[in-house]
Amino acid sequence: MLFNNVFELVSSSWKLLNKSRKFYLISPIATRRSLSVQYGNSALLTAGAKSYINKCVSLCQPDRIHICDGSADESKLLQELMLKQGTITRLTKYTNCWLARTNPADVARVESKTFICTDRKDQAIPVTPNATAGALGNWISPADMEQAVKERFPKSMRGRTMYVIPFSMGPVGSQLSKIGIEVTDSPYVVESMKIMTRVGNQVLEKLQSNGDEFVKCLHSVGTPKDRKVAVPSWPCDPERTIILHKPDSNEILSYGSGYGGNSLLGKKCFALRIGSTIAKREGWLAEHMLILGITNPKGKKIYIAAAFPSACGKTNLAMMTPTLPGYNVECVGDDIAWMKFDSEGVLRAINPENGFFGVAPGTAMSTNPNAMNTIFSNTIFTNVASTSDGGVYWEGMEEPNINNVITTDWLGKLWSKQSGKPAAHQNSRFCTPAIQCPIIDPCWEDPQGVPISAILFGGRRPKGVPLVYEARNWSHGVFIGAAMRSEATAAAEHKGKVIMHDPFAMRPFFGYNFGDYLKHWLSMEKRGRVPKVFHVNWFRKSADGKFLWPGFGDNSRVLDWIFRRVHEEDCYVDSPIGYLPSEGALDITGLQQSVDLKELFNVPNDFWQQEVNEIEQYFKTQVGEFLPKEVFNELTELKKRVNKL
Ligand code: O2Y
Ligand code: MN
Repeated sequence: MLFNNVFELVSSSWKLLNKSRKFYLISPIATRRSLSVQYGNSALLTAGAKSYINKCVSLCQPDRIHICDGSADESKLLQELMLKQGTITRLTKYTNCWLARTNPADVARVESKTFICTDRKDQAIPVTPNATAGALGNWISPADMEQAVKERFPKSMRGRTMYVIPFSMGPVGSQLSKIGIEVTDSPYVVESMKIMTRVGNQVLEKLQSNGDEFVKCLHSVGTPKDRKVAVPSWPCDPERTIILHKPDSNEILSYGSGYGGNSLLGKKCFALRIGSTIAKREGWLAEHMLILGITNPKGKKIYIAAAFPSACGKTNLAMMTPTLPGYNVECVGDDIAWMKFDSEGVLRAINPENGFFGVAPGTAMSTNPNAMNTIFSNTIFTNVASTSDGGVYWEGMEEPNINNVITTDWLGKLWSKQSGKPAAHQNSRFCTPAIQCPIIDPCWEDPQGVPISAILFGGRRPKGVPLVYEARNWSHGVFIGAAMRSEATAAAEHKGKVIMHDPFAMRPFFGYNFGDYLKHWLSMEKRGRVPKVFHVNWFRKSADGKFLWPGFGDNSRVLDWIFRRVHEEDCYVDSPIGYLPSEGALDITGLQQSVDLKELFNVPNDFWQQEVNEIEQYFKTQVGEFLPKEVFNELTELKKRVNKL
């Protein structure tokens, strides 16, 4: 048990006194300060849930407890509260839409303050003589984690309400789903979790029958040491922000930030970091992947999962409107896939989430009409600009009336295009229910999951990497995932245009040693029929810096080739890096711009020799002895083929 010394103060049983509609929780701490359960039905709590809440209470010492039921009435209550506190404003142009402005120091995930806690360092990350700190995650020892918790969480909820959010990742009751309980002092987190996950009494009921097994998620926005809260409507403690994961006990503790991936603990912390460790133990995969269904003109449908690093257009691809006639794309999820072989050996995937937490800038009718048609009801916007007619604005939005309204930027200052500054923060977001997506897949909540026929890896590669190529086999596919690189994302601290390694698009999200992760991926071949693997790159540029490929809906042309390869059509040629579309196999009929296919599919000798060297160096320095020999062999084979170019 974690933090015994803190928790042993607490009696393991609760005495609940029902006083009119109120329950009073009496514990050694609570005898000093009576603690009311001001909302929710504590009778539904399991013994495990009670015990966990009790520990959080004694550690954080909130004034009140609110057990979330997931209802609309509850949302109304919290919206009113957040309006009063100034955390949100109502966006009157739309239905049930809200704008939150954060403390400007709390605007994104913070990778450098995100840790995996294991007994040994090499259980969390590959330990090598020259590893770059943080390259494949950060490790913290149990003692240091305990210290970090002791320095931050005690009394962190004094004067505040502790919200208890029972949530399901995946449809409630699916064999592929998992339950979590997030305890937080942020009503914004509650309302966002109610969009991003399935929250409420049905989850507590499920918990009664699933052996009381849940991921423990404790979150506090915290208070700075000097107690000076810079932005009272958005309390946080950026200096001491820390996000801790303990895979051994399925625990997450997050302090100091109210933002996105740091605070909506179902997402990156649970569904990816803790999720990947559970998946390893149980023999399945928790991945940073969108899931889409694509139907061809003959009415045949397949599902594809695709991993791209943050801010590479996953949401756009997941909701794509194909330009290729007769094709139809439907969205299962835009960020995370949990995939497991069924008893027939078919790899089945669910989207564990219930909403989209998408990047606003760049989202427009021209780039993603389906997202635009999703987000203007029941949505929480964060750090976008607002307009005097009760609307929102961000860069790239194509708002025709933007000159007729007064615009306020994400910092709350009057804004005009002439200011030269962005109106919305580059990592501003919409948090919106997936069910509202006009092309949500009819099977998106199928408890069995959808069958996956192809896995795509990709990234922003301005040079050298063709539009699409296919892996020769599974271990080659695993190598391609391991060797993924992309221009750096804007979501984290890494800014500027560097081509960063981002294996499997999981670099910030591995819950355990990347070398063991690779072994786990390789082992999937023994468990069932593995899908074909492809690498795509929509972002190759010509010598004069222009994109060679139009992207967006025209990516359906690439999906068409992948579709045909899944059905074993002989439409490929061999190349040193994998299989490329054969001459004429990529359908470019009706393309609105001319494309230089030769340049788009060129595999330059010098580029690939450098690439192979770079990958070798990366594996050597960052993965070292943990690299599986199969992956090393794939590198060696690629090297040989490239050197023959
Ligand atoms: O910066 C954040 O907290 C959000 S990060 C995020 C949000 C939605 C989907 N993906 C990501 C990501 O960083 O991959
Ligand atoms: Mn993501």
